[in-house]
Amino acid sequence: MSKQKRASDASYEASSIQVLEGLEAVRRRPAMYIGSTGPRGLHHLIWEAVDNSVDEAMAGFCTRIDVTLLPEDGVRVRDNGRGIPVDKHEKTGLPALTTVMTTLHAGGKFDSDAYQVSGGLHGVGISVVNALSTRTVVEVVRNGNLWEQSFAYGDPVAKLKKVKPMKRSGTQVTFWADPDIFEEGTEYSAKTVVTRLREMAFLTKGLEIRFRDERGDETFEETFRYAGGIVDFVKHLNASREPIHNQVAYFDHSDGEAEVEIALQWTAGYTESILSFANNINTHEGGTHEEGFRTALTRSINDFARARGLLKEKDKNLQGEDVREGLTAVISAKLRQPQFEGQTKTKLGNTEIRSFVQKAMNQALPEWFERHPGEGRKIIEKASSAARARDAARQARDLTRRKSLLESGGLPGKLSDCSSKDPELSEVFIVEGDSAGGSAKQARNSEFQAILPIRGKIINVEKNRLARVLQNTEIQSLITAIGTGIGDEMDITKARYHRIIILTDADVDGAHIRTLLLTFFFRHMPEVIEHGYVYIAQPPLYSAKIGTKTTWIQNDEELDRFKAANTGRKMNIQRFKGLGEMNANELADTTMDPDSRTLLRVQLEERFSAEQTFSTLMGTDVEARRLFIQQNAKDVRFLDA
Ligand code: 0RA
Repeated sequence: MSKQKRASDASYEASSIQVLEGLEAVRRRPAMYIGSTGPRGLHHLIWEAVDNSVDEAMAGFCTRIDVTLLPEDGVRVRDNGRGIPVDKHEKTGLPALTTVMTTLHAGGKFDSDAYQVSGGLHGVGISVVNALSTRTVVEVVRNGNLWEQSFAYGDPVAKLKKVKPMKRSGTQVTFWADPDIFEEGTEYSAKTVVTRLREMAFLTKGLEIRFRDERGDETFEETFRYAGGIVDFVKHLNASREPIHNQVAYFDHSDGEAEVEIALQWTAGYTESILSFANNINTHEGGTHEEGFRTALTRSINDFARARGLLKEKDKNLQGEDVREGLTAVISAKLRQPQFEGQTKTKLGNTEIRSFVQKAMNQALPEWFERHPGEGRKIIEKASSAARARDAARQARDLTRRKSLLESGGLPGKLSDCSSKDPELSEVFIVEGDSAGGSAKQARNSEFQAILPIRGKIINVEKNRLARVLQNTEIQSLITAIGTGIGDEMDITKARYHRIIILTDADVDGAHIRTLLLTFFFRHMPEVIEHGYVYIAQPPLYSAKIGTKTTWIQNDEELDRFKAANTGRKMNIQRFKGLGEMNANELADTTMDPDSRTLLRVQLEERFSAEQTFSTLMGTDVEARRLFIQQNAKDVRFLDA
């Protein structure tokens, strides 16, 4: 497996042929073992090493783990567990430590009594870290002695040696990732490491994890230890939110085969943040443990609501989405043989876990409600109001749909439509204000340009439930004019225009309206943005008057050029204020005519850097999941108007 073939060291030969082949495969196809050779794979090495120590903690033998980023891109992971055994391993004839470090899948404990993190998604064992490092040093304190062995590219560089007598016990693994494997570099992200270590500490109640970054001039240090475990995790997630009850609900259940812990707290907000883990691995794609959780949650809450008369006989049951509105929850399952499925292997597949979690919840949640009736009442009220809002939203949506059928041609009265019926050729200008709408109407080419004037500020969709949003007449006109419908019912092929152009004044109010419109599209018609249908018109930034002649100037460079070309002449330069200042010809030339205008296309930034998706999704990052509306930098000019 090493770069330089080992010829001399006879003691390793016979017993470890299979071992050699094993680790050779890791170096040949590293991505198969750690997912990638990019930054994500690189960080995987740390998770792999830390997982082994966390296993030791979960087995009850380790209380503290130290993770240090060293200069020269080394990583040191130290724990105060029992220490990797150093006695002879039966099958290999080598010390157990040597076997663990050089044999694939021999990373964990040799017994299978404990739930292991290693053995899960990461679980390829510490030997993989060894194989992909230029150098690895393992130090073990056990049975009153310090032991040490070093490796290069996975090969022992010397036999395990007893260094000196030493008290206590523990394991320390220090490794330097091989830059030949990790082509994008071997520099770790402190943020990524900190986030994952914090998560690990939340998930392993009471375990102390210390992080040190010794790479810079100043050492950075942070310690994580949560006596409350996932209860503290939920509190952390809700730190910037507004809980509607003080006590975080907590349940756990185990039966020897599996174990589950659940923590819940509802907030005044509308978003649902459910984080689930299986053997400490974030199951981003959910799976059976989450399914069991959801089913039991909906049922228990309905039962409680009916038992307390909070839901009357005539009332319909609360739906899943109602009871989860504003909910922050962490579900942590531990099981012996986790099966990970899905695109990113982050969906738990074990079917027995569904009913396991469901039963545990059905037992514990009603008990919790009994003990906390006041909290229970608040939660039911919240869910009921979500249910009413859902009803109202459906009604409003039906109304919009009916309206669109009844009105002339199904279109809003304010819309001046174009004559073309070919969406690919058609564009609609969403124009702020009736007067600007009038100029735009004069300036347009009615063959393919439609005008939809919007009056005043449109409703902020971030701060209002869908029902309210849909009552807003401006929003109704928008939806009917565009023709796609919204939300789940949206159909992009029904878009009546392939260019939806926002045309607002170049001032703060205009910028605000533009943001509100973009937020609406982003939240309720994301596909029009994804398909590149949404544009921002660029009205001029200045007007320059020389004598009676007005010149419209698009940007600062143009202004400089204009000034240079007209030096010595008396000119009156003004920041352009509103669309109303231009006559129809000017508006056409500067802003609307495809031959002379410039448009900015609105684009979405990538959801998440790949690395983050995999390992650091938590805390406020849940919020960061939202897409980011990214506009051209030029656009910043609107802010200082
Ligand atoms: C195998 C057996 C035992 C402990 C370990 C491995 C072990 C591995 C690592 C890796 C990092 N830290 C670790 N700590 C322990 C149990 C041996 C016993 O029964 O004492």
